[in-house]
Amino acid sequence: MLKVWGRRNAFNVQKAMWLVGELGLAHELIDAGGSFGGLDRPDFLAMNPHGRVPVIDDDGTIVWESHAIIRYLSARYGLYAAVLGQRDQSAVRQRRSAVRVPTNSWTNTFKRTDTLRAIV
Ligand SMILES: N[C@@H](CCC(=O)N[C@@H](CS)C(=O)NCC(=O)O)C(=O)O
Repeated sequence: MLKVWGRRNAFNVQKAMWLVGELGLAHELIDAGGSFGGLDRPDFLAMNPHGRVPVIDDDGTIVWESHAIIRYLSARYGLYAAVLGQRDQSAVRQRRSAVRVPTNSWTNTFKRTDTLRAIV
């Protein structure tokens, strides 16, 4: 299951959680940062050497930086969730291997998604 480290009152975490909610992804939110602390723990720093939230672990894929997380989740789950018009994660996951996470700019993520959506 998707794990998200962060605190609900942090705006960078809220960006990631907004998309997690929009995509209907099952997830576990692990309180971290602010009064929860934990960002200087070695196991947390091993995931994000910057010691900041949000961080996600998607079945072993660790991503930090809120915009990188949004790009990752959009590329992996957003396109097919939108195209299929449903929130069946198993169907989304079965197809995610066909989706490459774009390596160029944030803007191109959406250009590419729009193009693919038009094709499909
Ligand atoms: N550029 C990073 C900034 C991350 C960041 O500064 N997160 C803040 C919360 S919004 C943080 O971890 N603050 C320390 C804390 O919560 O203890 C991102 O977009 O994820």
